[in-house]
Amino acid sequence: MARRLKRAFSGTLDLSRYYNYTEIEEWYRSLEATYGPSVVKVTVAGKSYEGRDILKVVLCDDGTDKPTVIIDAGIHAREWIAPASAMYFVSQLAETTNHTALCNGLKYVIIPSVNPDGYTYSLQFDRNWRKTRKPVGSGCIGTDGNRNYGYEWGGPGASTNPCSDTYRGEHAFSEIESEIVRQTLAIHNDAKMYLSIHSYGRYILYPWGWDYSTPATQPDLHRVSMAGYNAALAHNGARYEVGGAADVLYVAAGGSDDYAFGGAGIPISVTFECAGSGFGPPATQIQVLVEEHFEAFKAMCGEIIAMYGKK
Ligand code: 0X9
Ligand code: ZN
Repeated sequence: MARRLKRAFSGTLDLSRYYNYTEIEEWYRSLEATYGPSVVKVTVAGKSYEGRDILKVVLCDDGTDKPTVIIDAGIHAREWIAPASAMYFVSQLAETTNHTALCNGLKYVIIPSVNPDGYTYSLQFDRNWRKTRKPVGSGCIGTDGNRNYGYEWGGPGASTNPCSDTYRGEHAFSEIESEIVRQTLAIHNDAKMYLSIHSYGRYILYPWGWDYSTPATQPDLHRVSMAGYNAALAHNGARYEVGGAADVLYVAAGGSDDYAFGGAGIPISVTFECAGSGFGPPATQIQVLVEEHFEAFKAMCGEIIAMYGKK
């Protein structure tokens, strides 16, 4: 008798390779066509510098009153596993019946690829490309999307050099891609959690990133993050490092996480740095990695339901 491989059902998502941006768009739109807008609704949040549609995907919005979680992926072009992890999350909730509590308990607003120009450039020309693609001066191209947000913009860890990989941009939200995230946070101003997916290194980070100080609500941030930590540990023994972004990683001002927390007032804000051995984990590892990330995301969302869901 043939031995069957036991693998998580991942619906229509091909986890054996990285999708290009057109495929990512088509995949999300196909989900809406298959499952309907009360499960997956796709709209265009705005256009990137090079004119690509930046999608906004609303997941599990059945019209009932539920807390909102905002998720983004792909602020940094080369972090390919981030958009893949967002897709796996959506696939698990939309295409399987394994996580009904997550879908019943929360509504999700997802920007599945914040920087499609950079992502495309990274896929096609320069694996290590990080920034956006708008020319910025000194003959250089691109702003670091995660130094461009308007909370303590221009502080430590953000470069004034347009040629640097951590260039902060001309002014806060000078990049249309970060402006679109700002607008999305403004529309969904009652969101309870903001989760920004990056890679790599297995970190679960919370504010502040611009400074070593600790917000008064740090126990809440830490508790939600630890739910993610414990879930990944239970899943496969993976150990994430959890803590304030500046403390754990380095000081860097202008991040989306600090803006979501300090600027938009979202009470829980987390930057999730995926697992993997580098920015380009081989495609053969995608499935194992996204499954690990999913366990952490799921647990953190569960904590949000416990904190803010209907009692
Ligand atoms: O440097 C970053 O933007 C993030 N790390 S990455 O390797 N994905 O580039 C960490 C951001 C942590 N948050 C803040 N510093 N606000
Ligand atoms: Zn990143």
